[in-house]
Amino acid sequence: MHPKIAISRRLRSTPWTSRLQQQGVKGFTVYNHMLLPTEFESVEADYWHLCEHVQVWDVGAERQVEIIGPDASKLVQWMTPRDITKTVVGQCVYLPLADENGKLINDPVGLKLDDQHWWLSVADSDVWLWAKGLATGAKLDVTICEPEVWPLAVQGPKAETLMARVFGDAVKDIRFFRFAKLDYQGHAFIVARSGWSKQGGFEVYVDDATQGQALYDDLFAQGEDLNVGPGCPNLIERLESGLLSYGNDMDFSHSPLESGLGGFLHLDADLDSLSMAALRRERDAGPTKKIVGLVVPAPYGELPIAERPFSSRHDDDCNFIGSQVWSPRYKHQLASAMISSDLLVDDTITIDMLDGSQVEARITSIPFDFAALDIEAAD
Ligand code: THG
Repeated sequence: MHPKIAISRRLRSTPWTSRLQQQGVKGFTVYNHMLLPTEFESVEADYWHLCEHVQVWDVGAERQVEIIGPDASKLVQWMTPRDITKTVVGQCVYLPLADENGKLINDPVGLKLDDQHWWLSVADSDVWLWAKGLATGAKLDVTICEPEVWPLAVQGPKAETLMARVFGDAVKDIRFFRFAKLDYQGHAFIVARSGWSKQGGFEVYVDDATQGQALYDDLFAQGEDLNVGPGCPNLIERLESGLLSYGNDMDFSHSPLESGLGGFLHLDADLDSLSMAALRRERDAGPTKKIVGLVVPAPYGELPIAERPFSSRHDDDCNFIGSQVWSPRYKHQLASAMISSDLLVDDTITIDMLDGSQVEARITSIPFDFAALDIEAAD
């Protein structure tokens, strides 16, 4: 018997949880105290389907932290070392959030809904508590809540065709990381061109459970000939694509610089941001750790790597292996790892395997550059 995960008020379901069960969901994880599906047919079958067709994902666990008021932008800027002064209404922006020590609090997608109205679509940590604490302490003029909004993602190469059938051709005009309010059966939904895959697609921010259920059913009805299927963020696809998962690849003990997110920051700008001083110091001294990709070729690749397995040439070279998966396309085991900055790309590092053996993993960049690695796709 499989162990059961008990669904309660603390471990929240979404408007689509019962539908997922009817559709044969095989696994859930817990994300923001909510159910997030991880697997339908199998992670590998789901992967090929996502890369070839279109999937509808219940990502209701990506909660919104709503910040409204005259000081809304001030608070968002205080939380992120990325410059948001030029972000316009209708824009999505990837926002590493960092604390006064320059450590990551979360890495949400921010949506600027209006000049005094933001949503932070958060990864798995309680950002609304952090935001309320900051706002209360600094006596900012904002109200903060977690509204009843559940993102629904439509991802895959046929996503635009399906979305155009359901929402009309207006979806085609939405640029990457922009959103528009589109009508569906008399209800205006926020629709963004975004999502946690590199296969292309959209996210609908569903703010009405009943309408969201009708929308879900309609996406499946209208997508039948497109081979639409239920899906979820896919471990293989997102690791191949270099999309980082807060809590897995990096967490509150790492800075955005160590996490490879430096390119999103504006450390030389004159911004009133909590983490600015600490991050400038870290940049000037040079971060001691860095996130990298690891590749292990077959025949060792398909062996499971132990959970916290790192043994390397120097004991303190490595912090941990974050995510890992066998890539059926590139025929290598892929992993993310947080390692000492002293190690170089193309060095190798020794990894302990679950069975007690050891393998040499090649250190590389993340996102992976398979062409530079001379690893060919087997598709
Ligand atoms: N969509 C929404 N909310 C989310 C996620 C999402 N919340 C949790 C989690 N995902 C947040 N983390 C990320 C990480 C990466 C991206 C989005 C959310 C992403 N990155 C692109 C990239 O790296 O190429 C684009 C970044 C950019 O150009 O600004 O899409 O997926 N609603």
